[in-house]
Amino acid sequence: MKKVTLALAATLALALPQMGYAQKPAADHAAAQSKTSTTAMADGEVRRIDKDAKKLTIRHGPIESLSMPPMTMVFQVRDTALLDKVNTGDKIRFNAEKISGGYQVTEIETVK
Ligand SMILES: [Cu+2]
Repeated sequence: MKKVTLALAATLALALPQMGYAQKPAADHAAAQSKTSTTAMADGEVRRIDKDAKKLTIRHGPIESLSMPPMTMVFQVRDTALLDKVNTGDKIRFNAEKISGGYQVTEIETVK
């Protein structure tokens, strides 16, 4: 019985530092997500929808997460399903990320 307990303790001793190491990036990720999902969503208006090219032209306000001033620009979209949610002229709130070839919309919600 004692041997089993010691083996368990040894396993925990090995596992705990690894868990501690793994938790930090996860916590950072969660913090970043809560930042972008609500407070940091940018305002915009849909100017053009190109489903074939998976592109969306948005006249947007400042995008805090990308340090971008207001402008009209073309975004890629992560998922064409996002394009089905909007119509030209819709007021939206959205999240975008910088990717290798430009900027990609990751999330859209229409503003009523
Ligand atoms: Cu822009």
